[in-house]
Amino acid sequence: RALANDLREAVENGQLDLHYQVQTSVSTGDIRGYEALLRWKHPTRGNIPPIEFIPLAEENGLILPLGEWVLRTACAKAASWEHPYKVAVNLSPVQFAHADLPKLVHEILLETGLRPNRLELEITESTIIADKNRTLTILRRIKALGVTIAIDDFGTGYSSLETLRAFPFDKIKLDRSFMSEVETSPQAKAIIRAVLALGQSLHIPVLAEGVETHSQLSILRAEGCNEAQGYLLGRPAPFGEIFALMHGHN
Ligand code: G
Ligand code: G
Ligand code: MN
Ligand code: NA
Repeated sequence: RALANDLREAVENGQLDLHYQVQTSVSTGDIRGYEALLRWKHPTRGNIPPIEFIPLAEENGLILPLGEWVLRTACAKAASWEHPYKVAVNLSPVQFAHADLPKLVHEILLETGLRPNRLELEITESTIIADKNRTLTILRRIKALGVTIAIDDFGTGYSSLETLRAFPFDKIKLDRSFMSEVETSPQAKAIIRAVLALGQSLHIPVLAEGVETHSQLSILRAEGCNEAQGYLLGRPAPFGEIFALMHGHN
């Protein structure tokens, strides 16, 4: 059986789930938000990682209902938290190309009662490259709702600097590849420094992804990084676990 067929049923049969990974302030350690990460528990094959099924869903258009489910679920869950943390949701380039995204976002915010400034949408450079003008128009309409936009996996694409000039980002998410080499590669450390300086000059906060050790976090603190995300701060976990931790029921 083709995985694509199974995926079609997965959306209907409740095999999809969202895990949440904490994002914290580097200077205070305070929680700032949670990134929602999609999980698929296949009935026979077990857990299938998003890097395997998201490209598939993008090819056959399933990413549209799937992405809508992710957005609706993440917003509804976040609305139930007693703390006003942000929830960050990843968007596929296909969602920009084929759906009336600003309308969908607006409807879901009204439906779930989540305050717009608590939703952050993460996009990658591939979204921008697909159709620059269209993407810009859509992003402006989404931002007009009060929702914030983060550029994800920053530093791995080809037009990062032009992208920062032309697009109204509220956060830069520095790709985790730089973090994994910060202690061994002077080049990686120099790049992190440069991106932090860029963020400061442009007044865009920077979040470092893939923080796994205390020494990496110390470096980020010394360099003035705003936020951090990674296994050190917390692994992606099911909503129930996050909710219990957050409300002290653990
Ligand atoms: O934990 P991790 O394996 O979740 O995620 C792998 C990749 O899948 C990341 O690049 C992440 O951005 C992407 N991803 C995770 N959840 C979603 C989602 O809901 N929608 C989209 N489009 N991408 C996602
Ligand atoms: O591409 P995006 O940033 O949306 O996806 C985040 C991805 O990074 C997810 O696959 C998530 O599970 C993974 N991730 C989160 N924290 C860490 C970390 O500290 N180390 C590694 N290697 N991966 C991480
Ligand atoms: Mn992301
Ligand atoms: Na990323």
